[in-house]
Amino acid sequence: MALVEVKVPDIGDFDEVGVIEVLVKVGDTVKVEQSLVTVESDKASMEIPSSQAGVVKEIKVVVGDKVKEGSVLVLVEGEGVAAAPAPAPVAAASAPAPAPAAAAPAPVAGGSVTVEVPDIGDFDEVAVIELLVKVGDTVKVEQSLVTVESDKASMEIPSSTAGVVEELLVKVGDKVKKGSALARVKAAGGAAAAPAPAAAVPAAAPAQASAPAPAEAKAATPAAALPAHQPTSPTGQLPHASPSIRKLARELGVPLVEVKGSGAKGRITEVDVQGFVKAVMAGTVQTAAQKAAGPAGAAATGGAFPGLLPWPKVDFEKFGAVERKELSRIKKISGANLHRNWVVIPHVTNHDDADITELEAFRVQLNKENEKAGIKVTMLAFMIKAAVAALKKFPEFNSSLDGDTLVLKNYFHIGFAADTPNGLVVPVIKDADKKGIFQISAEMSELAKKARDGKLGPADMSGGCFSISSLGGIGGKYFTPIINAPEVAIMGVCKSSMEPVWDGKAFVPRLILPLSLSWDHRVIDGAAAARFNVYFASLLSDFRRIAL
Ligand code: CAO
Repeated sequence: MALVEVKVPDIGDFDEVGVIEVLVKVGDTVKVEQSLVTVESDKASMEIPSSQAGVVKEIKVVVGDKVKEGSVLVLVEGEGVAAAPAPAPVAAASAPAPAPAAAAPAPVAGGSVTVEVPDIGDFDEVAVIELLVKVGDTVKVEQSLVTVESDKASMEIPSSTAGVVEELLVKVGDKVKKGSALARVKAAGGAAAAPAPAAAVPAAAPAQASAPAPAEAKAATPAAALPAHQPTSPTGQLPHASPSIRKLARELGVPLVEVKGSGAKGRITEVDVQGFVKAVMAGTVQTAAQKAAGPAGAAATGGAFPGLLPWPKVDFEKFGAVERKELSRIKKISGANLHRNWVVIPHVTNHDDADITELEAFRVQLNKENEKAGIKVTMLAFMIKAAVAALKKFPEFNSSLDGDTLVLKNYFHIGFAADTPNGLVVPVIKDADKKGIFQISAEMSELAKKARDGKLGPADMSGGCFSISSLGGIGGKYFTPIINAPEVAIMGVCKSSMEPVWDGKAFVPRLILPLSLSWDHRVIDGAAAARFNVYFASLLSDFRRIAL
């Protein structure tokens, strides 16, 4: 099959433009008109489409290259046809004037001028995506009034007249074309309409006579005919991004002004938009709207949950005296994480009981024997060992989801929730399988102290496989612990209490520990969770089983 060179078509008055994005890769199948690269001058950004359908065999440009009419962009193995004519789009057809076209003024009575859309090349209609001025603003000649966008380019339309904006005649979303009225501007000093700048209207080019085929027209670069968004000196709040990225952002509801661009000159790329969405979903970034809505974040605005009622706004002072206190740093961070985990993970919680009568007696005895050593053993240390044994027996509890892949871990790092004056933290006992009860108890008490003193470092809190949240020292029966992502399960423990237990002949007093296991239903099934609980409880009931 024939290899076809796809070249830069006539891009109007631009000598050279920089390649700022390559939109395809070798092996991609492209259609006619599919954008191949984005190029940018100081006046416009535009996507250059393929004139040829087929498979991309070689890419001849890299980001940063300068290209001009005739530069080869890619080699495409055509679908059995000879090269289609270069898309030679609008630029060739409308051959714009050398200077940016200013919106044409149409004089009206009383010194006011109606500023209209000038010749925008081969585009029938373009959408207004941003208003750059408001009523009452004083504008200069050439100052941009609105930004318009086609599917291939974005451009700003400047005023032809200096004066005060009296009325805006378009709104965002309106479709405009040559001659559409944009704004009424009261000319400076009450003068009648200023003459259009010399280069206001593109001169008709010879090529205009031969109207391009519709497909060619679409592949146009009308930005060549108008000053588009200027990346180095943006007017208004328009972020620096190509039309396709703007479209993507609009579809995803991403506020582009809040996205940090990683491309050349801070240009926002597709990866930046995706990264922003991921960060918002992960709770590590909040949009300005979420921040404005307060700690309830995305849920408050209904942003992540379309259709949700807005967070109730209550004037609490109306009902009595109140005090406002900013959330602690830990609460803000843990809150965002808990929120994400609760929303993203399909949690199920199984409750069970463990009879710890003998284990508690053993623990008390151990502490008596080791009083002098100064290490106090609590029930939590036994539970950490029991968790290791249960993770070994049920490996999917010691895993994390990576897309559609389950990452099974061959190490056993167990986190434990610690209550601190500033909020909840989860330090991790590393390699708990290799440590005995005393060592675990000593490490736990050291980590708990560090937590209370606010001295835990990231290394103390990372790498966990499974967590235990013990409210045993406080009280309660059962609760629903929230899984500490990317872990897939967490054991919640409440206060043990003496309960009458039927032994087959009589009720006997036994020390019962309430267990609440939350698990990720994407990874774990209910039956496995019930088995995990039964096994975990059996280990605590008879700790000798741990050696089996
Ligand atoms: N049943 C009955 N008593 C229990 C118990 C249980 N399950 N667990 C602990 N206790 C007892 C201990 O034996 C100890 O009693 P003595 O002082 O008489 O010996 C007392 O309660 C206090 O124990 P502790 O809390 O100091 O020790 P621990 O190892 O059980 O827990 C730590 C350590 C850091 C986990 C704990 O202090 C803590 O912060 N717990 C809160 C965790 C939390 O906030 N979870 C909720 C997360 S979800 O929002």
